[in-house]
Amino acid sequence: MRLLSAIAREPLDRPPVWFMRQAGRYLPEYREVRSRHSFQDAVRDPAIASAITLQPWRRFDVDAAIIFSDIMTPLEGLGIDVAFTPGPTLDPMTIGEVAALDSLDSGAVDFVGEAIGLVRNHLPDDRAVIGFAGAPVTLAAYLLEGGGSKTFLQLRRAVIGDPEATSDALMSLGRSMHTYLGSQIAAGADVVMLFDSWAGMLSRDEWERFALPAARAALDGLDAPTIYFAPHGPHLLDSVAAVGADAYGVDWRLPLDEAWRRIGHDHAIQGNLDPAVLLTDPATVRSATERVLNEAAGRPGHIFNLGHGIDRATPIDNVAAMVATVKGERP
Ligand code: 1CP
Repeated sequence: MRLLSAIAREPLDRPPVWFMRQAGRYLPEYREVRSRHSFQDAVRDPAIASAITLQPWRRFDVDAAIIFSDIMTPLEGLGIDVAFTPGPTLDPMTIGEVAALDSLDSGAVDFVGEAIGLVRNHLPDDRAVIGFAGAPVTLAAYLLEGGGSKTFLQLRRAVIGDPEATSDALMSLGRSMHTYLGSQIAAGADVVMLFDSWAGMLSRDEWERFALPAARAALDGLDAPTIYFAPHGPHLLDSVAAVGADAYGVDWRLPLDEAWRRIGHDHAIQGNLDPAVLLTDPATVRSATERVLNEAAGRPGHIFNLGHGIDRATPIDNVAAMVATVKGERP
């Protein structure tokens, strides 16, 4: 499996390529399914979720399929009601309430494992199925705020004003996500990824004290290779390898070679084309993709990806040009 070989830093003729949010609204076939089913219904029905998961592989022949679900989905198994409008919305919780949550009953979200099994059965053996979870800090950011935010002030307030309850809450979410990721591996996920989308909101000291131990609790001892991704976090790169993952995602803010040096060449790296590049034209996409490949310089351990999720206004031809360039196909 090309993705597993890259994570193990084996030499390859080209890096594996997949991209975050590869199943989404920029794809007409995704919009077609979503015109008939709500996001939640699609996620909860293994036949629909697995069909959506496979859409980008069918269209672009990418090297991995990430399961169609959301970081907030397993919270159902903790008794939390989340609506998608389209981002997650819920009744805001206090940090004490988050700390008092039970541990995850992964049986309550076994539709995710069923979808993973269906995807694994459909994909060729050399393509990877990626399972995922939200990292504790990122889940807490949504739980305390009741949804998305530009500042996530409630999380930052909790870290400063309520450090003990915050640690308890994050460690408890970390243990639940460990259970959840383990259930995805048991169901057939070849790799699991932990999305810490809002960890970059914390200072480096706060990240080390709060985010790091909780992310470690989520990943420690899992029976599959792991990827940790904290976008908006160049200030975290020197410390990030303490998470103990096998590979690290990086956003577009630093050149790939500089980010890799700061994380350490003894880890695989995933990234980092700016998704805004995909809003331009195929020629610009090809040269920007070449630039990322040149920064990786053929060093074993590069997984080609975007620096964050694909935008819904992305033209499909630009995505095809990116994938073809990584595969060394000339226009
Ligand atoms: O059809 C729709 O409009 C729903 C939009 C949508 C989709 C397609 C949401 C709501 N979630 C998803 C799927 C999803 N989410 C996937 C699987 C598909 C794939 O990658 O191909 C994954 C891995 C996620 C992970 C996710 N959800 C993250 C982490 C990655 C990141 O972007 O940093 C985050 C932060 C979320 C929260 C979320 N869910 C949905 C939205 C619109 C958001 C962002 C909300 C916000 O912060 O304002």
